[in-house]
Amino acid sequence: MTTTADPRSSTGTSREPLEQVRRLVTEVPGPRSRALQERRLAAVSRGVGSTLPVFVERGEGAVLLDADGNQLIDLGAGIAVVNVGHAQPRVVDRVQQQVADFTHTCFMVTPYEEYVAVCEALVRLAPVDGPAKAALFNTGSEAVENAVKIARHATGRDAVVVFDHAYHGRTNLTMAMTAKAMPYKKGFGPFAGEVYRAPMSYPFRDPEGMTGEQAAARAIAVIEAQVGADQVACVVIEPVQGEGGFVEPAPGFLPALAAWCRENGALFVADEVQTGFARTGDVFACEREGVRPDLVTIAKGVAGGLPLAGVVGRADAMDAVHTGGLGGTYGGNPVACAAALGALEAMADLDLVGAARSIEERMVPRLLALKAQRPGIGDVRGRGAMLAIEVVQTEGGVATLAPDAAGAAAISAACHAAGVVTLTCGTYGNVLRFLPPLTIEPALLDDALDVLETAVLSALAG
Ligand code: PLZ
Repeated sequence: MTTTADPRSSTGTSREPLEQVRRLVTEVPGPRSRALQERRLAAVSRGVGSTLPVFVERGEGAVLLDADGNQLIDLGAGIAVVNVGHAQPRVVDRVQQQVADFTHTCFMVTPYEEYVAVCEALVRLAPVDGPAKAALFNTGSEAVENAVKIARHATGRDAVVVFDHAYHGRTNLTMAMTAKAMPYKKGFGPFAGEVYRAPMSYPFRDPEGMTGEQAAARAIAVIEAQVGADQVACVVIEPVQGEGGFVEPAPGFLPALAAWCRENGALFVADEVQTGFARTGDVFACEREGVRPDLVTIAKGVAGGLPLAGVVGRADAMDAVHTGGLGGTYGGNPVACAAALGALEAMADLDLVGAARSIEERMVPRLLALKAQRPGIGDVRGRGAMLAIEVVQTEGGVATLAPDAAGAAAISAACHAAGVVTLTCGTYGNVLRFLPPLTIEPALLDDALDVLETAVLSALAG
């Protein structure tokens, strides 16, 4: 319980490592966080929100140290970003070295090896058939935008197909691709055209017994009738949906869609921004069913907390764009690339794929035990270290499909007050999601689960 995240100093200074324990010394948020929140409200746009107004001073492993000296357990990992743990020494060392060497030249002006090395690693890892190539950007939204640009060039077609509950970003094109109006789209239109939405496979809410193949047939019928098979440039899908509620499609859904794309000359684009880099217990979530996308979008977990994103895919599609057609000032920034090389090394050295599977084995039985005690937990789902519970209203002690966003919020608030960072998500806001750093120690995870259990038992009726 009192071990530390990593024996190596991750900072280049002599300060003590952050003990991997939860420890509250004030209420949460404490007085210093509250004072910072006052300053923030005066200077920062109201348009940017925060899940919990606790100001962080330091992070290591799966622990965040706040401005009041509280140590919180991080079950969010900055929304599935620090898969390798906060202040991962391999990331910190490479970043410090790179900052001292050079911070920017712009790859479009004078290139550097780190960008190439990251693309080589992505090409090696991506579950793509045949030769692959990659290009780097800054954010997940940008990666998705560029995947669409590439797909349009490669196919000579316009239409983009996305799904119910999808989340692909906040830029104009990706807002059109994202499903949920509040908070992502409301009042921000008009949105980009040629984006069409098909029904998702959502086992908890679909008719009982609907297979993945049947759900795919339902989606394909909509695409063929409302878009036309020969108009589709790409079908873009999160293999396990993130912001939309950690919706894991029924087995067979993704392979059937990928096969339809192949037969109809459309590109199958896996948005692995949230699911990538060992999060789901595979390097990429598509691998679980052997799906071979044409393009994969990546971001978040690739660089251990620095902003880096990319598209990796079939070389013929990636090369369909004219030279100069893809880019951006900071895309593949050398410091972010150095971080990625450290994070990818950590993913392999620390067997984070195995670690994600161990987290699933440790968490799922406890979540199922809670479900058995509280019918308001309608569903336990997800894979690896991307797990969720969907909170619903009950009728006579039996779960219904009516979302209970207030219940999910109450559980989350109780976790926050006890020093555990939890996030909610879902089209109906009623899903609690768990995304710990994959390096979280078992004892720390158990402590977080104890807190969650207390929160669920008090927030939901038996
Ligand atoms: N695609 C699948 O999960 C980002 C967004 C949080 P950016 N998800 C977290 C918020 O409220 O803004 C995401 C994702 C998937 C694309 C994106 C977009 O990635 O790096 O936030 O642009």
